[in-house]
Amino acid sequence: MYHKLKIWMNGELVDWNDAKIHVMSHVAHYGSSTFEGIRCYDTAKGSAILFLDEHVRRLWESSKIYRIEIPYSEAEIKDAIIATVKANEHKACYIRPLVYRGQGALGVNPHRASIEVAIATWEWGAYLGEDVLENGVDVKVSSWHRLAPNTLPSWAKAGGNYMNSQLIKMEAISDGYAEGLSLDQNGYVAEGSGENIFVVRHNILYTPFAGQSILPGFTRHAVMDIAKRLGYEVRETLIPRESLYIADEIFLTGTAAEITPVRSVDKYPIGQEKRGPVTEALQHEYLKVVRSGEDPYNWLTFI
Ligand code: PPE
Repeated sequence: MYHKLKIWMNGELVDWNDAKIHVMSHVAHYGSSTFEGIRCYDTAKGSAILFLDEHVRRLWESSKIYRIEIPYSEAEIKDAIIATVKANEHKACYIRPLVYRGQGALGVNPHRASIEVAIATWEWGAYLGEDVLENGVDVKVSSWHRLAPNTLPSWAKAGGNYMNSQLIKMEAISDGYAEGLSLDQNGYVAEGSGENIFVVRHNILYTPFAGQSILPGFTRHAVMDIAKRLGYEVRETLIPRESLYIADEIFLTGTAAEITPVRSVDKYPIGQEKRGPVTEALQHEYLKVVRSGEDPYNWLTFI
């Protein structure tokens, strides 16, 4: 399947099987890459990319934090993303722009390494399994904490940061859960291995604040906008672990996961052990935009 797709690499569309890097690329040894995860939806008004400008901006910001200078403009990369989606004839897809340090530097100091850019696309369904948008997922609190402040920068969506996500994810999977939730260095809830988290209690939404070892996601932001429009109060605050166990509802947000309900945490049942009414209202509004193409929030770029 994938071998029929094209990947944009440093300005050219190449075959999937030819999109290779050298083993002595800096990124292979030290995780020196930044990337994005973007979705293109098949709306009733045609294919549209969700939060295109925001994702490309964050790719630049993640790169700036790691002192990576991207040898293209943001406009060039947006055009390249659209060209790749079109070349692969997707109606809906996941888009993965990747910036990485290539050859030229042996050793930690990356400054002599080339900066390479690639954009891959593929069709990706439900991130945490089928039916989960309705039935929810079982998650556990990870024994691994999230990146502590001033160690790896959680605001940068960077390759190396995801070694921590992998530890969280692998532990969860091997223990029989769909996802792991990480706590910050002080023991407060941070996020999932690849999603932000919201807790609902007495019709109020709680989510960790942006400085709390999380990647402040665009889906998180979208949910806050929808919640306010629907009249829910949203509080960005510290979330103690025990508040998870007595929550009315919990859900995870991310480009890949969209809005995924959580039905249990550490085997404690959450609410009715399926999608709750607040989650459903928010999910409905989010999916309405990406399915209908009606875009009162100005989220979509039609291609
Ligand atoms: N936290 C983390 C750690 C994270 O990786 C993501 C996205 C989010 C929060 C939510 O951000 P946003 O997509 O802007 O709402 N995770 C991406 C990568 C997943 C992967 O397996 O790779 C994604 O959802 O595309």
